Amino acid sequence: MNKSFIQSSSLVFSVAVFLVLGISGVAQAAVQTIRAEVNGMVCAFCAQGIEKKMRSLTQTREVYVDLRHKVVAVELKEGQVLSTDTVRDLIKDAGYDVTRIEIVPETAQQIRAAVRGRK
Ligand SMILES: [Cu+2]
Repeated sequence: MNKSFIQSSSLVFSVAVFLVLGISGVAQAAVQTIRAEVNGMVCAFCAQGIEKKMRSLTQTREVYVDLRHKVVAVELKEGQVLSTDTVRDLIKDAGYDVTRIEIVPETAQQIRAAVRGRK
């Protein structure tokens, strides 16, 4: 191997690393989901009611509600903004108690998979 080959291959490697990091960075930034833990959902109608309410928001792309694990996940459309306070108030107004709420860089599907894996 001559010197210029080593230099050019390390350059190719650097560019590849840059592209991979860059692409995954963009993909992560694009996904925003408001994940809430909610007390007071006791039956399928409670869960359905919250799901319907969250789906009716224009910012919403996908919703996942898990009755057993008390999780509500509201995935936002790309570029849309929705505050945790707004979601908290909507859930509270419907008669439920939000014990924790945060914005996470996961899709509703990923949260669903994680919650179901928990048992
Ligand atoms: Cu109910």
